[in-house]
Amino acid sequence: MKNTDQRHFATQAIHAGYQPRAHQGALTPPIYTSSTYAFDSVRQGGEAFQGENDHFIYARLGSPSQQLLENRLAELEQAEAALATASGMGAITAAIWSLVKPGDEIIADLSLYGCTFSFLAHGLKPFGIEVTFLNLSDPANLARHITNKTKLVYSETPSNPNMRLVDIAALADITRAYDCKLMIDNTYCTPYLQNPLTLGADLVVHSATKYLGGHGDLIAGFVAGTKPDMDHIRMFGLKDMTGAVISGFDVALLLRGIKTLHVRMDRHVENAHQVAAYLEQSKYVKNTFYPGLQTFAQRQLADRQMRQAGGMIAFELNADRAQSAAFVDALQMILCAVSLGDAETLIQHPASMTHSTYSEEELLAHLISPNLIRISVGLEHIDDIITDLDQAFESVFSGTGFSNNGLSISA
Ligand code: 4LM
Repeated sequence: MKNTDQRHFATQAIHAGYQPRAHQGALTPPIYTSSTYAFDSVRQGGEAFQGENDHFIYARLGSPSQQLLENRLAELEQAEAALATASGMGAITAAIWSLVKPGDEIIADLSLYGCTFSFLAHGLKPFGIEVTFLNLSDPANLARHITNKTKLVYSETPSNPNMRLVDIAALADITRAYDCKLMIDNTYCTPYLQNPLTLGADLVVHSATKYLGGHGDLIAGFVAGTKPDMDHIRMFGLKDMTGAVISGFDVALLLRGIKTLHVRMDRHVENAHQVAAYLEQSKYVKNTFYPGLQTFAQRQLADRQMRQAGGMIAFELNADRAQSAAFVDALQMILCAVSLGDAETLIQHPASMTHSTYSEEELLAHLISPNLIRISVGLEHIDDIITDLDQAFESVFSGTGFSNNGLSISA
């Protein structure tokens, strides 16, 4: 995999956009904490506000730290430009506020991170923006529904929490015929495993809090796409609508995390393959959803679109909701926590936690099983991860018999 300037991903993750020689040899980029930037004259300041020079103005509009991060992220996503934000939700909301107006329609996939769903389903509604949720795993559903009113098509792939994929190239073939942008949340894959823009998407959005940061010590996000789109989102969605600007300190943590993304991701994937294989053969598990399994319903699409299957797995037990919760509670090393992509293996129950923004009826209608468990496979030794899963299964289910009345909703 090569990037736009023909260097490999691993090299760009470490070097892109930064020359120590230009910073007194400092290997690690300086952190700019300044909130404001001084001008030589009113004239120079005025020109900066008109976009007639490149002078920094005020940190809500950008800083040298943010600019370095954005250049590196754009390189990794093979985008013309990127815009870093204070959180993934900051990136999603800044971009969407900038792209739609009252009377427009957004078409979104059924299964989305809980707060993204809440923003689309409840946040935008009072502002006269129509949001229609469709199963975009079948592109024909989009082709049937899209009209000139549709200005944005939005999806995750794989989706949080149930691992459904959408065919990015097939969706782009449909949106291209309209004045409509395709925006893909690439958080689960990271730019190392999938590049939606090269498959035809117009915008890609990330929670950088996850694999990109990789150490559970920051909240950040970014959006990437064309330079005109990024300029517009920066000067409207970020500057005026959300103010969700990233701090210089978080830029530094994120740049540090990104340097090892490819190494960490390879191990996340290696461990996840083994955990998925273990879960699939377990008598306590009814369904395992992982793009790397031969039994994964969209395996061909995964092979075509993703470089590797990723570090996230969803599964359903042969058990009801209370027994599923008891299993999570019985884990000793694996932590019950939301978020993902950290060194620690994290497990959670979406219906109670990340996706509690969906009502019980909405969970069913949006193909999210109330019994689903989500695991973010970490970087611990694989034997210790599986030993912990094993002891939790045995302590909760062995000898007690286990019921088979769990709900199962397959993608
Ligand atoms: C979680 N997720 O799932 P910030 N897009 C996707 C996400 O998973 C998330 C965001 C955006 C979880 C957080 C608690 C696919 C977040 C939002 O949290 O605003 O950086 O990203 O556990």
